[in-house]
Amino acid sequence: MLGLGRHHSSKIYISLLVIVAFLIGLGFSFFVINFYPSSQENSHYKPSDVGYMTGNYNVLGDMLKKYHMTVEEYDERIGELEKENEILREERNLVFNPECSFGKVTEFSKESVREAMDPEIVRKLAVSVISSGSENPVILLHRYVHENVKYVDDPKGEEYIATPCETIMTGGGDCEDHAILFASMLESVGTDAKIVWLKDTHTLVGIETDGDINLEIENIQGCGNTLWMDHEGMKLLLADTSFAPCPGQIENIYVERENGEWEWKKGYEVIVFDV
Ligand SMILES: [Ca+2]
Repeated sequence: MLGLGRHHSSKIYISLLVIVAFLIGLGFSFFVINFYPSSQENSHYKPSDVGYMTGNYNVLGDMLKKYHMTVEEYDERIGELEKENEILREERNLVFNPECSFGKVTEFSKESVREAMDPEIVRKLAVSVISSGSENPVILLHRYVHENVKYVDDPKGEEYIATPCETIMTGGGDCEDHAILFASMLESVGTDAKIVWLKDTHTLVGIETDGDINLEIENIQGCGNTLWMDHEGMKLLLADTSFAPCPGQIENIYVERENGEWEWKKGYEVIVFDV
């Protein structure tokens, strides 16, 4: 009776030991999964996120918002990626450039747009974008701005004119912010750009470029015939990065088209100015 009891209690003792060992193992796994640095990283960044960061050039502001990262966390994470992605590096340099100035609430005018223009600060980024592809530089820069800057309205009742590096950093802006960024990038690589203002309605860019670009644009899916504007003896290729994936495409609400010809819709006062 006594012997049986002893045997029985040692069985309980072994069972308890197994349970305790199991619990310790469980606790350790939990610790590794949640607190070990590399696992922690995995819990924040899934492989698909890394693909997202490398596949799309991305905009820093977008990343900070999407991943709720601090600048230090971003720095650490981006270290390896930026070696592989020249554009990402240039975006980052641009955003952390102490010379990056910011826009302000003001009247829309030739002066306020000229003041916001900054070809110098976006030159490296423009060069990186152009170096990344084989197409015409105007097409590459247009696509870059279109894909990386979302259309976001100004504050209600105000005209906010953003600088090019601010627009890159925030990843958003309205039509004149798009135009200022795109025109700054074009000017930074020696292509003359003009601001084409449909007074109180919309802002476009007019580009002095070679007509050969038409053939390339027509071969891009989703892009058709291009619109060119006569201006002081020049032909300007019209561009709206806030709307279209390639230059020369303008929304029908602004123009009338007939038999390959086009004109501005009645009522628009169109003002072209150098920047
Ligand atoms: Ca604006």
